[in-house]
Amino acid sequence: MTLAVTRIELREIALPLREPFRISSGVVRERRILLIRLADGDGYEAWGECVAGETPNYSPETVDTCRHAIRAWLGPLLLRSPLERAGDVAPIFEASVRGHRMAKAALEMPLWALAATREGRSLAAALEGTRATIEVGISLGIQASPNALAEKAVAARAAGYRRIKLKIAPGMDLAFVAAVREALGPGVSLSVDANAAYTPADTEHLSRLDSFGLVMIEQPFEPEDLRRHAELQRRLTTPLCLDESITSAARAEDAIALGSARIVNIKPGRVGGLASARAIHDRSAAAGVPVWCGGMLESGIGRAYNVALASLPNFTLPGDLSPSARYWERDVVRPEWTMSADGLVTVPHERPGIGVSVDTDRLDDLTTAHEDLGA
Ligand code: OSB
Ligand code: MG
Repeated sequence: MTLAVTRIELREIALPLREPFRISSGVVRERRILLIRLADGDGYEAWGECVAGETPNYSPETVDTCRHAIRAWLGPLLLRSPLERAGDVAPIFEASVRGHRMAKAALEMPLWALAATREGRSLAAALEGTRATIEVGISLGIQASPNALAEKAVAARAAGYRRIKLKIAPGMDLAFVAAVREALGPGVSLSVDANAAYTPADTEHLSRLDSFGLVMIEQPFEPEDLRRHAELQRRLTTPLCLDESITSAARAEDAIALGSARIVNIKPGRVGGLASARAIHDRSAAAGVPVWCGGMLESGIGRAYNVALASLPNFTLPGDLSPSARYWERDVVRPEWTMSADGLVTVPHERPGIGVSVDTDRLDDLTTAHEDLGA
């Protein structure tokens, strides 16, 4: 069976978050989200989502650079490349476009869903995912005070979340983590994420985090710097996890070989798509390194891809896969994503494609820009 995309719809929506989300490098109140709809000549279609943000504070890519990369280079490439399998597109993109991994992923991911839909099976099945449910962790943004953060953490725990991650930044770290650990007690799985806000000069300071029994410290230093992460890891007992640094399977192998990370965060939208994400999963598994699925404040469309990916066997730690209602007044999919009282999300194995339907009336209400590539 060949996959031939004949039309690519680019649609930007504005989706307000219920609460602002603050990380070390910036705050988001409303998501600008670039959505993609792929259609083939046989009447099949699939929706996907680009994970890029509005500003380049997490990665060099943004909504606008991704739109440009898709419109100018990647979209035309996809439209003129008939493929056997969804996995065939990544090498075609790699051969002529360097970088732009979020833009590549925004086309590659829905191609998997299109293929799965054509075959009448779920995206999770197409990826060979096996889990029926996935443990959910929450990522709490930086709050005004340690007490405010501790209150959020206690509420998250009561809601069932299996792991609580705190965003930290210089000056908003030790006292915040201490207040949360004190409020939650020693048994609750707790981690921190710096989004690259520290430098090697902070090594002594970061080593104080060892006393809180964290399951990991995520991305303390700048993404390019694997060696200094390895040096830091040698000074810490807490495992380091890398997020922004892991852009490909080769980078993941390097990080593992150097000792820069003992845990790997995989976001398919960051690493060029699902084939790359699976390769990172497989190589981490071969090295005995656990992985988990990160999030980028996706709408229910992007969330579907994360849930399907996280059904693979080496996703042994809770993922940032909060339910729709945590982010939005109303999501763009039906049914919305939910979490059980004991902190699990169900993989929609029995539904073809991404497993949720896109609420196109809702999309029409939220759309701020719209364009079609192809026939
Ligand atoms: O580092 O994981 C991150 C959101 C935006 C940019 C970076 C990150 C995040 C999150 C959100 O932590 C997690 C989620 O989607 O719930
Ligand atoms: Mg992170």
